[in-house]
Amino acid sequence: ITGFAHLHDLPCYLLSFGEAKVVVSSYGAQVLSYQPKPDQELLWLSPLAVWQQQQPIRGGVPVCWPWFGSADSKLNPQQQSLPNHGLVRTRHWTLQQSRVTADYSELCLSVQVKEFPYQAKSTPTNKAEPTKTTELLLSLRLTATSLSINLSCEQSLLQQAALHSYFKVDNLAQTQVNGIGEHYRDKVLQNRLVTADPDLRFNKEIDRIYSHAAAELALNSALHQVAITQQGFDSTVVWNPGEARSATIADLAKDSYQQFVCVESARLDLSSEAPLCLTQFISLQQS
Ligand code: TA6
Repeated sequence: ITGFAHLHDLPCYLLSFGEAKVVVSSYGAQVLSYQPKPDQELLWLSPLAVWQQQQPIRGGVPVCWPWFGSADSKLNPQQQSLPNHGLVRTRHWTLQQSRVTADYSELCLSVQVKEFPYQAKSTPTNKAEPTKTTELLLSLRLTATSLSINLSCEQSLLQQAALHSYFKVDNLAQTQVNGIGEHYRDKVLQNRLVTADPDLRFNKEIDRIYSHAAAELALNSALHQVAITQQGFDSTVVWNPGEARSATIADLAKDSYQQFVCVESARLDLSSEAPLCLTQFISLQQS
């Protein structure tokens, strides 16, 4: 790491390589800023973000784990009231290591999670296994031209995950995500399966899960063109709340929805308990 600072009282690490800079908060291991060049910000952070315990930060790259959205009944058999997008957006993560080489600088943060709603609970007749601790790692590697964000968990367990990246755009009406695919589940239409144009535009509330998305996507806006490459994912989620839904979200200002789109690399499939290794690569193509 090349620096340490406090942003709204939250400890943050500064990673740099040449002109490129990243800021990551230890709260949530949330990347808050990525500038490949001075004053060229690729991520969006809400001016109304809440900077306090138990509230996730709106913007940057929130880490969703071990479930995405509201927990599926398989992950929440006791039907408890659980936070949206998992447990780790509001945890304090610890710096594991950092280093600088001739080609990149990198850092790794970790968090230990003890409780899982879906781990067996002991009852008088059935003594459950002691609860295991699970370690989750977030590794960032910054080169002169790209940022890679890797989320991993070596343990085999039922887990979903997403890197819920908020990308900064200039003019929503002129913004497109290209090459994503044609088939998606539309969360705005009660999860209906829809087939549409593979070039996605933003003229209404968009909340879509593409389960056969391409690994390489292009985000084109009036501001810049960004390449997004994904590995270890089975779905890509694209979200923009649009005007009406945006007005119901307390930490979004009135016109903020015009300034970002979320393109999220996700592992949502619950048929496997394989270890997790999910990566999103971000690089500026043209500004
Ligand atoms: O990824 C899309 C989504 O799940 C939407 O349905 C929307 O609710 C959004 O994430 C934001 O969730 P949050 O818990 O951060 O308010």
